[in-house]
Amino acid sequence: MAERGQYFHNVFSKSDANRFDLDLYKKGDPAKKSPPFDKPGEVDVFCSIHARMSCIILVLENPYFAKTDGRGRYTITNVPPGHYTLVAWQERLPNDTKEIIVPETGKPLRCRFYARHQESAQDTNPAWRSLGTNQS
Ligand SMILES: [Cu+2]
Repeated sequence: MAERGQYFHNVFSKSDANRFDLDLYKKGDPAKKSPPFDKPGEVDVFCSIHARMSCIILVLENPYFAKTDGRGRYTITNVPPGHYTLVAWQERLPNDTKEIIVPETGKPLRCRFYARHQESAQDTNPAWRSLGTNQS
C-alpha cells in the first residue's frame, strides 16, 4: 500500500503531434522533463500507472480560440482582419469548419455550429445541438 502522497505517475503521449514520455515521478515532485507541445494538433495524454488518468490537450497555431460556456456560446476577440478557417472541436464529434472573413471594421461576426452526437447516428430521432455561437 502506498504511503499517502507517495503515488507515482508516468505521463506520456503517443500522439503524432507532440509525442512524449515524462518517466516515473512522484506526486508533489515534478517530472524532470516537460512535454514540448511545439507542433499544433490534438495530444492524447495518459498515465501508464493509472488507467483512468487521461486528457486531451489541443496545441493551437494562434491565440484565437474560445471555450463555449454552459449555453454553448463563445466569443473570440481581437482577431486581426483576414481570411480564416474557424474550427469547432469536441472530443466525441468530428471537427466542423467554417471559412470566415474578418473585415477591417464592422459588426462582430456570428458563426453557429451544429453537430449530431455520433452515438445517435442510428437514432431515428437524431438529437441536434448547438456547439456554439459567438456573443456580441
Ligand atoms: Cu498517474
